[in-house]
Amino acid sequence: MLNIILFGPPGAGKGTQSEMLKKEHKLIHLSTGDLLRAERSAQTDLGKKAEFFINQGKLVPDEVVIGMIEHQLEAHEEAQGFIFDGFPRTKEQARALDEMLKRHQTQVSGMIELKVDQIELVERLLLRGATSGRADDTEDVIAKRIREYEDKTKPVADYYREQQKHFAVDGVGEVEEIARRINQVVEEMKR
Ligand code: B4P
Repeated sequence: MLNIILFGPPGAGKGTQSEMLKKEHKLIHLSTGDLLRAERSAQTDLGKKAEFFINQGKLVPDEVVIGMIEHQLEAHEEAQGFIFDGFPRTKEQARALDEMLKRHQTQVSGMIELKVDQIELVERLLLRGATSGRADDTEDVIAKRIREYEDKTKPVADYYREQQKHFAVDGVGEVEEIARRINQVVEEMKR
């Protein structure tokens, strides 16, 4: 199985690139951001709880997102592999993912980190906020999300570096060009 983690700060293009990657390699795309927003739209208890954290630019508690991913893995027993988009975002989530995949007789193939500088991230998210209506794409919430990323999420890259599973890709440029860079890394991972 090919199990890829797409990693990077808010607005790095994880969602955008996941769309390209899933078609190319026939993978199941699991975005914790999308799953949480779907729960919120359906006004489930989980969704209401998540909304509180998302609107403040904070990470949703580990047990909530870990449970969601576990459920998705069980729902896709036939999958040839997964793209984990926006998960894991803490070391606790990374450890839980390793354990879950082990139970399914598989493992993480590699983490691809999209590198984008902070000025570009803020520009992208403000641009999206102007049309998406996403409550977390406003200037002060974006700043909080980036801080949360620096404090809690960035260290997750070390977890995969230690396992020699970390790959960095320049995330600035045309979407198609970045997709080509990612594909080169995926081919390397498959070897
Ligand atoms: P996410 O939905 O994961 O949000 P994101 O980080 O903003 O998205 P991404 O990097 O995918 O950016 P995108 O492609 O959309 O998370 C939202 C919130 O949910 C989090 O803040 C947190 O509260 C919660 N959450 C999610 N997962 C969690 C977890 N595991 N644990 C705890 N909490 C969790 O791109 C952004 C914009 O840039 C788009 O408008 C896009 O068109 C543009 N763009 C993309 N590529 C570009 C390029 N090459 N050039 C120019 N623009 C580009």
